[in-house]
Amino acid sequence: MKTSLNDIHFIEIPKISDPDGRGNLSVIEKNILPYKVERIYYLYDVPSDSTRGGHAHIKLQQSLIALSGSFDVVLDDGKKREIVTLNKPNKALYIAPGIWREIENFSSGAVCLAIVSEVYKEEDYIRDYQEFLNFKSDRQH
Ligand code: T46
Repeated sequence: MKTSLNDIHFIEIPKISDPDGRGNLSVIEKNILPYKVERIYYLYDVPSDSTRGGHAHIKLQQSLIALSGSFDVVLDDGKKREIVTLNKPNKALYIAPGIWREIENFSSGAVCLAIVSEVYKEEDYIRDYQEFLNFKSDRQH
């Protein structure tokens, strides 16, 4: 399937605010994400001048959530680039396969949760930007 930045969207995660002021609880039920979850991982203690990502996935779909703090996600479909700031624990950013992403500008204490559709496979990564552009120029992706 050919993907573009139009395939990226936010998913609102239900938030239950405690009526007695005990804070919020958010829950991700299994049907809230548009894929079956195979793996969860998270980035934390990332220095503010570091960049994570810098790759695209061939098959993997994922949702990123700023569980704490904030960070920017640079998204690129080979034609267009956009930057999305994540800073709400009840908002997930869905990223389709075939999208280059870089994650940067981490605030102090930021935690980036990734909920993904595949087990870890290095063969699913495109880590070279020129290779990514070649991949996208193939009509299939
Ligand atoms: C993504 C962003 C948001 C594993 O052994 N198992 C795993 O499940 C993962 C995710 C990584 N690793 C190893 C592979 C590398 O030796 O951990 C090391 C760091 O991985 P990477 O350089 O891919 O980390 P990021 O932060 O650049 O990217 C990760 C995910 O790989 C990627 O899917 O979208 O977080």
